[in-house]
Amino acid sequence: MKQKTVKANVQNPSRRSFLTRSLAPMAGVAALAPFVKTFGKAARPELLTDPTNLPPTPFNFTPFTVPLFKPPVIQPTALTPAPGSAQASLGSAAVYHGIAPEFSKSHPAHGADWNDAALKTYKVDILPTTQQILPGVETPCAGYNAIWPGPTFLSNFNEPCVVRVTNHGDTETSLHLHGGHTPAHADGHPNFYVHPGKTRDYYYPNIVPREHPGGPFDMSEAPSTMWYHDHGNDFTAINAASCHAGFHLFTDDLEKQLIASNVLPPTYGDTDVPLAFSDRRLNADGTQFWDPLEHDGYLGDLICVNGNAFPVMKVQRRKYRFRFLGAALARVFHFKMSNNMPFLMIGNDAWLLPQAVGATSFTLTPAKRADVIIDFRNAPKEVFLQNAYTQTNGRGPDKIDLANAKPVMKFIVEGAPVANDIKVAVGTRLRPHVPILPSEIQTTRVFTFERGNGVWQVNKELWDPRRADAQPQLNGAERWILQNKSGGWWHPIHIHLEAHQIQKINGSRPSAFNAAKVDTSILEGNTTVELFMKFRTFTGPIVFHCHNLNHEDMRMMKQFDPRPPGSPSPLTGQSFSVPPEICGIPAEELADPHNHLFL
Ligand SMILES: [Cu+2]
Repeated sequence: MKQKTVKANVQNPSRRSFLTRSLAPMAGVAALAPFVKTFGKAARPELLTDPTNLPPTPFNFTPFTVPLFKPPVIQPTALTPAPGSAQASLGSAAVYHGIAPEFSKSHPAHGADWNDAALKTYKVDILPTTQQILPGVETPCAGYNAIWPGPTFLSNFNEPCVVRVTNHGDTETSLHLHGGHTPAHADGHPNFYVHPGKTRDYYYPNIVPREHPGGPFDMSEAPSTMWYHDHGNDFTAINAASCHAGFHLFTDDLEKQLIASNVLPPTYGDTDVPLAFSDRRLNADGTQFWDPLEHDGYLGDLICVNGNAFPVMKVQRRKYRFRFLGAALARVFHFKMSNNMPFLMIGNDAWLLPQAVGATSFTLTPAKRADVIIDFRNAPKEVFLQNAYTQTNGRGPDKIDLANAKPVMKFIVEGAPVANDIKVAVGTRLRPHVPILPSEIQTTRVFTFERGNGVWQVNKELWDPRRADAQPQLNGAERWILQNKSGGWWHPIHIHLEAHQIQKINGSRPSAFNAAKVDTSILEGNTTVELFMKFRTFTGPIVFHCHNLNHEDMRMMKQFDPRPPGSPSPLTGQSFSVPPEICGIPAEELADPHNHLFL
């Protein structure tokens, strides 16, 4: 089954060519013509030992020689035409998709405390480019502003921004701000595309839910580590493989106070470092190996951190804040340090924990973030970050093997211990947590994730953008029970709009690390997660789905549509009737049969 080899250049998988290529005769193993490029005295690293039966990346190289890449901060820029102007509104030619109604000051999300004067505007171009995943090997991809990870956004609470995305590639895309409290128009709904050659404005109010409608902002919900990535229906996995991912960090007064009091380091300063983990597999010509019939989950044999395989980072003898991001399509990591020194966990997904907790190792699935302090004060001169999970296919990891963990990144520790280091330690109080109470719960819903008739399903249904699978009461709270009945398969389930609070995992209280806020719950094989969640500020449609991207593209997704009492969802199940000002796609494009947006 796995002997096929497809030399697909993931840069160019247009919708119209996609099915053609996926059904074309497979190139076979002959595609891997002998082509081994060596670099100096490099030898094939033992760490590439890959338990899959996929063709290995056919390059020799010396690991831990490429410095860790830290994406640059994106700078605001004036946009012409201005967002929301007549030339950049719904149906305009210049900015085809226009701006959301939530942009309007009259929207109920925006009270008198809304700081609309702080609007920042950014421009992001999805550009075909190449990336040196391995040094000297040019691999075609299409990154945000032609880099991988894309440029880092630094946002402050209550400073709204517009991100203008122009798609210079030839796959449909949709930009999702993962962890953001974002209106449906700008949430990256999988069917609200930015078609090739088109431009769309995404409006992020950068607010948090209010404690109650019309009330003050609930600052316990302020995020720290968000990220942005593609969410285009059918193309999320291949666009992710084509390097569509970046960080969006968010800071509010509480976090600024933690920084001012030297508990945490300055946001995105020298000791606040993002680490996006993914995996890739190359063909002999440098293109990425891509099997369009791979529905279990993509696995590469090169572990990449911020776009480079097996990088190295020089650090001082002090504490660093690392924003770990599971940016792989399907690989699950279990991290430890080679000398077994501990981690200090300060945040789970987008949110700081109520207080810091210690850990000697931790698991990171696709979409998860872990906000982690590593203290190099007493570290040896060289120390490695290691992955202890073995994984032979995309269905899920096999086992944690701490004794044989493989290095993925090297740290070179320099100098004497630094004075006046940051003070965060086990037990340090960070962001207060406001639990959702059982008395607030209005409805219980059960969602079962399983495989049926050879495809990925939720409650025995496939993804259908025309159907509201749940209609929570706007500003209400619900109990959701997520069941994984697909045996050993893992499904990291991401719910958009706002944080959810895990109550039980297989009937037991979660660990301190998992007991506050998350946006992605890990459903290990045969696992049930019970969670509480509120549905505040914005109506839908808003999606939730498996973040194994191959599963997501194969329809393991549903959507909810929070509505006020007595207000029916326009998603009837009969036709796609989301108003154009919400979906942002003009009627003439919806009518174009070539787009097949909602079939
Ligand atoms: Cu899944």
